[in-house]
Amino acid sequence: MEERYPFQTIEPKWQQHWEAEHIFEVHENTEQPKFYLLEMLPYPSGRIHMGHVRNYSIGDVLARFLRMRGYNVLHPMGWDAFGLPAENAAIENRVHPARWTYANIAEMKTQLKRMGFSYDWTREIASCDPEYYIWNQWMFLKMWERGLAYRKQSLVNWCDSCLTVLANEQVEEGVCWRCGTPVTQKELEQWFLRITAYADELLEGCDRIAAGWPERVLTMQRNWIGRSTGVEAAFPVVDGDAPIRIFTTRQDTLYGATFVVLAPEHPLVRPLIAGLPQEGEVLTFVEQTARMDRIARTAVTTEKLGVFTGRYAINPLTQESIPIWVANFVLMDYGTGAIMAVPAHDQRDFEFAKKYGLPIRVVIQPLDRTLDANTMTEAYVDEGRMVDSGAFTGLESSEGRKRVDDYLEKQSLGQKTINFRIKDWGISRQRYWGTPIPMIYCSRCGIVPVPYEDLPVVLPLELQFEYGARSPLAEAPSFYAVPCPRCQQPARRETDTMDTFVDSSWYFERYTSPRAQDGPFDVHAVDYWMPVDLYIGGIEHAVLHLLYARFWTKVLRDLGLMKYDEPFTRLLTQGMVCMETLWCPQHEWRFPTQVRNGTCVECGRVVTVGRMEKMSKSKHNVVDPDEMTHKYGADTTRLFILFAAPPERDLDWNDQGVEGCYRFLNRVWRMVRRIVVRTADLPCDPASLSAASGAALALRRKTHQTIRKVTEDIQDRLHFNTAVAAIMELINMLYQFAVEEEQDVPTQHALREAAEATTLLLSPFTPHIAEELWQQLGHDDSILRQPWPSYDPMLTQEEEVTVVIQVNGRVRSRLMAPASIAEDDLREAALRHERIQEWITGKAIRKVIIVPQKLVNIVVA
Ligand code: ANZ
Ligand code: ZN
Repeated sequence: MEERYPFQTIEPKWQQHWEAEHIFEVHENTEQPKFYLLEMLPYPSGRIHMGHVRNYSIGDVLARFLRMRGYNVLHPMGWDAFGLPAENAAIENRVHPARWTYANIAEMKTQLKRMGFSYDWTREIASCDPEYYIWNQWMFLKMWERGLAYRKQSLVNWCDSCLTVLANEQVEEGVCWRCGTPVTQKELEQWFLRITAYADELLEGCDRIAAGWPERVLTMQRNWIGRSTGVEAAFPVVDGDAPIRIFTTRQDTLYGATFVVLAPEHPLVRPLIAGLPQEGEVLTFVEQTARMDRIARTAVTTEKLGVFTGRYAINPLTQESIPIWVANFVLMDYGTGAIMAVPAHDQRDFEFAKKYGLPIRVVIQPLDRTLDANTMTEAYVDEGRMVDSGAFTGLESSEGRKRVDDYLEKQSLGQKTINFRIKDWGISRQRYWGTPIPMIYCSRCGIVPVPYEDLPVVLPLELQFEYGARSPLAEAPSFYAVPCPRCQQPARRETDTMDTFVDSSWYFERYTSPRAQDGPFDVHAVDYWMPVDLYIGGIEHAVLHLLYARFWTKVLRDLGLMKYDEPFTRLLTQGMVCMETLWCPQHEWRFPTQVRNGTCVECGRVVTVGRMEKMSKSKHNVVDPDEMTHKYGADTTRLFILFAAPPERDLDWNDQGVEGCYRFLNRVWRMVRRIVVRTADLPCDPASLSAASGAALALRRKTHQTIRKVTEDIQDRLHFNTAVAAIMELINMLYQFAVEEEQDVPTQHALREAAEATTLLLSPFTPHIAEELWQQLGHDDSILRQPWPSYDPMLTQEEEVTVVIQVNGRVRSRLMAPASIAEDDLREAALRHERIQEWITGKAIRKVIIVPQKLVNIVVA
């Protein structure tokens, strides 16, 4: 049996060493360039999963690499500790959310330490600590003072049988996650943050951060903000007082508007139908639609439904009377809550018109064909030339829009408007485990903020949790019954808590000075560390978290707390960790251990091997990080994750790959130790390195080329997989070396150089084994304090060789080519060679014979 490297003792040994030496603790230091490297903070669910391990391994490679490159690296970790699962656990297992959360944090912290991640744990934060959430409350009050926090009626999900408000995550396909009752919408007064005040700046900011952010994320943010320019036009109502205002971005289609549609919630609906025969039917429709989930209502696939109101409006350009309808696909909270419908050029309007037999009129013709309203099977939604449009006929869409705008404005029939899809951020949650909103309602004084000196409003811990009940805060007079801070009369404290996205909107600033007591953070520390230079996390946060954090930054900037506009200079969204799924027709999803020889161990049925899918408990395709560290160690687990795929791509887990990485580390271990033994008595004489020739020189070249490749792959491309592959090649080359034989001094130096370089290059990936080998190579100081190896450009240059070119066996020319040139490239180069042209032009090439590094013989007819 070959010697296996003892990760079981090495890994804890070095973890303890790093901790005892406070090696990852950092301070502001203006002598060094700073680098703030951040991974999205986890929710303390109880156990870390492979997605976490991947996220943090990617970050850790960079943190370690950058430290060796001379940066002062801030690399913190903390807990997004408020949220629903803690409350569910409280209800189901009778354990208090706080106890559950802190126990999970302790457990997960141990797991993270076992992975050897290089965090500065002195900066750890948990958002459920009053010392953290006091600043959520403080910032909320600041926003309130500036009119950025306000209260309004808004809809929440409501379960009629559990009598409780449901979070969006608790609504599964329109029904309550616990009892299956269809979820309805209920109006409640709630708190909002005015993110729309920053909509334009958030949009423009997308261009400014474009260099460091994935295009895909920026596109999602831009769409979410959804700025569109159009016109608001008034359609007078026949026999009515108030006109209907519609918003459109397609003014060029105005002549094709054959009906008007109001959102069911539109305030004009009731007055319009009052006393008409249609009244009952319309009201029933309005009721039914109000109950539908908003998202479902607008999905492309949802059937478009509506009712005629019995009333008519006038198309301001054609002067025609057109019917007014109410329909599910028009939303009250976008534009004006009313549209002009142009069935020929809008797909939803088209489907609706077909269903209810409403007229379809073509007013835009494409340039390459002619549409006929009678035979169209779908709307023509692209631009084209305006037809049947009065004075505007013949104009191209874009020009037409401008002219129609001008006309409408001149006639006072409309005005240009910009609409945003983004809505203000509703932060009220009717939940217990979150930051209490620091407001008090007094029957005399109205809404009164909790005075700053009374912060924090602390979550009381001694409450009972019961399912179906309201949040225990709303049932606890000890919490809500308070005197009004202004008049001292009995008043009621707000019992809603804040959306947990508030907690994660500024935690990265808190990390810069986590124990600050006079403010949310120390402004000098923020000045030094912020912005975050690289932020790493999952694509699932592409919109909300990242947008809220950007918004929050701009608000804090306007409060004078910081000088930058954008919190994250560069963003890396890592791919998912996937694994095969196994399906038994009898027992459904199976674990790999429940399958033998392709059949289910319980029923013997053939198991179907499914696609690679994101690891998830429900599909039984998860690998537990602890199991991996137990069996192979943290270094192997990290190495596999970094080697198996570049960071942005999905990673397919496979056991052979892990096994392969483990074998590789064992090879490294044995090789470096052999070199240690061989070169134990080597006199310190680095100058003799330059005397290396032959195989030793080739090894030196390989070593320096590897240093260069690994450096560039990490630094420029973040492609850790190819960096690891290069180190593997170097090790392979070392194995081709007769290390055991007597070697001359320059060769021994070349071996030692290779061993030290390998160890240093591996240290960001597999830090424990690297530390251990570094020590065995005779160094006293931690490998973490070593500078990153540099390469000699002379040695990384490709060796060049002279290749002879023959035509029909006679030497006609020569060319210089890199020694490693591929055969195809060499053939190309020879055929294109200037001096060869005269021998081969106009002749048929029969054959090209290649002797690598030496000769190309072109055989012509
Ligand atoms: C007439 C029209 C003709 C439209 C046509 C489109 C194509 P964006 O670009 O996303 O801003 N709309 C306006 N308010 C709406 C609401 N509250 N609920 C549902 N739909 C609404 O979309 C603007 C377009 O969305 C508007 O332009 C309007 O339909 C529709 F050939 O007006 B359009
Ligand atoms: Zn009062």
